[in-house]
Amino acid sequence: MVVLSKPAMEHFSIVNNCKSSSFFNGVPLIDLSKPDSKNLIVKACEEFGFFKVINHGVPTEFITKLESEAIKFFSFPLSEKQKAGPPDPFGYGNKKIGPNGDFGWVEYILVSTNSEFNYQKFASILGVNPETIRTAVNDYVSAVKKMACEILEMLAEGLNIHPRNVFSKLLMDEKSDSVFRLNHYPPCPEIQQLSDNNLIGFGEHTDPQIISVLRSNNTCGLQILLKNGHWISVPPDPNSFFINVGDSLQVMTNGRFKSVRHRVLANSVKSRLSMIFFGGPPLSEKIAPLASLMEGGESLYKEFTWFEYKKSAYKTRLADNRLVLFEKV
Ligand code: GA4
Repeated sequence: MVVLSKPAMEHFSIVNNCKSSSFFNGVPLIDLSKPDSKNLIVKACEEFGFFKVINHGVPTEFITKLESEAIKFFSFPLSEKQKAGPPDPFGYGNKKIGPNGDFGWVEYILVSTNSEFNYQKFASILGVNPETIRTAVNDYVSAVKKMACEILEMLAEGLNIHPRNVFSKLLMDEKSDSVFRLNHYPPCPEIQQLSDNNLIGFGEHTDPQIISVLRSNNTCGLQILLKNGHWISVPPDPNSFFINVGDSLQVMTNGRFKSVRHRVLANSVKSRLSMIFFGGPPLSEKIAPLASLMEGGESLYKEFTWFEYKKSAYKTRLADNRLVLFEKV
């Protein structure tokens, strides 16, 4: 690990950067318009816990509208943006991630996808009506959630589970505890002097929820950890979505699918903007392996509710394995 000399950089670790020559071209590609995709989705979830989708049906105008509001927001001075913070857990955050001492070269907005969420602070910074922001977020989130549910239904079919909405009904529930995040990774020119190195934008972690849907601009930075222990760089693609298996789906499949460990590296020249929808179940939902996936065997996990898992997750550091506490010994 190399630490940059500037005092402001002292919290940030440096790792190998994302040169296009080191892009991984084996990320599974799923065409949602093809009927045979369900088996490919299952395979991708087993092998990587990660895949890319095309022909997703999310209207481009929802993406561009939200992206332009986000760009406007992040271009305000820090003192203005901070009026929408701190993220406790929702709001504007800068460099500090979560409550337990994690830092990254990132600023972000975290919102609850619940219709009660108050957009007033963001709207007054942008000088617009809160309904403008609510509509931009809701249009995008509804379309992405619909796609996530289609994927979860294809997954259930591919696994031969009935009914096909076993997973998707958790996101469709009006009490679904889902979250939406906008991440902005500003360029960091100081890292240019370190030819082979780069800066951690968002440290390695797995997502606690069922499924995450990520869309980014054309800037590289996302890396996933393969089963063989190698970190690989995912080529950016602003026209596609990337899907992550979350910890809860790992448990519901009794470990057949693994939640994918991922991280984001900052860039010295280009800024990266990503939008992530984290699809979670209602707080009271019991998270346990589906009976049909236990194949006569035992559950690898103790029984817990999403509320209990979330409460415990907020006591962990970003890189921690949050599921170990819930594994049967
Ligand atoms: C990781 C996935 C999502 O970004 C997130 C993150 C959350 C936060 O930023 O507040 C957490 C992290 C995430 C897991 C452990 C805790 C909580 C930061 C952190 C250190 C919104 C989520 O749901 O869990």
